[in-house]
Amino acid sequence: MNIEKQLYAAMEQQEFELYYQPQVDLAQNKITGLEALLRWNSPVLGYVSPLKFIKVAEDSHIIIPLGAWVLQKACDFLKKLHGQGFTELTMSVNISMLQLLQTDFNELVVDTLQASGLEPHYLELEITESVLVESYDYVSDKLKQLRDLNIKIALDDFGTGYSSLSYLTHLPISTLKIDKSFIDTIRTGTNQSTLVEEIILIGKRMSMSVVAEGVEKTGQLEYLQEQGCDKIQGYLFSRPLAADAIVELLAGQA
Ligand code: G
Ligand code: G
Ligand code: MN
Ligand code: NA
Repeated sequence: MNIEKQLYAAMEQQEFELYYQPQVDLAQNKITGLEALLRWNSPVLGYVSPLKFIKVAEDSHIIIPLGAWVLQKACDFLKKLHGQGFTELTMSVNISMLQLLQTDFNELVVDTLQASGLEPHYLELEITESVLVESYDYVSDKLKQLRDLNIKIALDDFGTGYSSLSYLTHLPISTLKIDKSFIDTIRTGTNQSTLVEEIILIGKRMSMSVVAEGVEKTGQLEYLQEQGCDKIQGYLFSRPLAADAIVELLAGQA
């Protein structure tokens, strides 16, 4: 079987699972959000990284049903957490360009929210800059409709694409996620992370929430705190965890 057929089979056999990585609000010093991250544990191939299979899933369009499954699963889990008393948590879900370009994508999101009973403002869709470059007008209209429904949009991997700043000012983006490659340049005691500083300032100026990704070191955390970054996500605080482990972690900080 090629990997494409294996992906279909994997969907049927329910081999996919969602993990969740906490986003920590630095002002409140607590988990305020989760990012859903897809995992494929194949009995044949073992653990397969999304870095490998997302591209295949996109090329074969399996990402459409798979992405719909992710969205539903993530919304259902968040609704369940709200019911357990973690009432203000948000959920961020990665959305492929191909999903966003489906004519019925916004309806799918609305239907999914309705099915889960989740209020729209708790859901954040993470998109990358590439989607903006390729179909700006179409996408920006769709994002505006989503914003009007109170759904949040995050720009993922910010800084790695080629989006000009003018994109940002005209789009209803509520969150900037600074790519890990920039966070990696933070070295305490030196002055080499001016780009991170600039990105945080840009985000603030546009009233966006700024999330630093891939934070692994205390020095990075301290620097981000000093610069007024809003949230961090990274191994320093927690790796992506299975649903059970997330519930335990949340219960521990309550
Ligand atoms: O979790 P991990 O670092 O292994 O993810 C690797 C890549 O796969 C990241 O770029 C992440 O955005 C992407 N990814 C993870 N889960 C999903 C998903 O549900 N949908 C899409 N489109 N991408 C995902
Ligand atoms: O492209 P996206 O930002 O959605 O991908 C996020 C990916 O980064 C997740 O798959 C997650 O596993 C990974 N990740 C999250 N935190 C860290 C970190 O601190 N270090 C490293 N190396 N990877 C991380
Ligand atoms: Mn992401
Ligand atoms: Na990212």
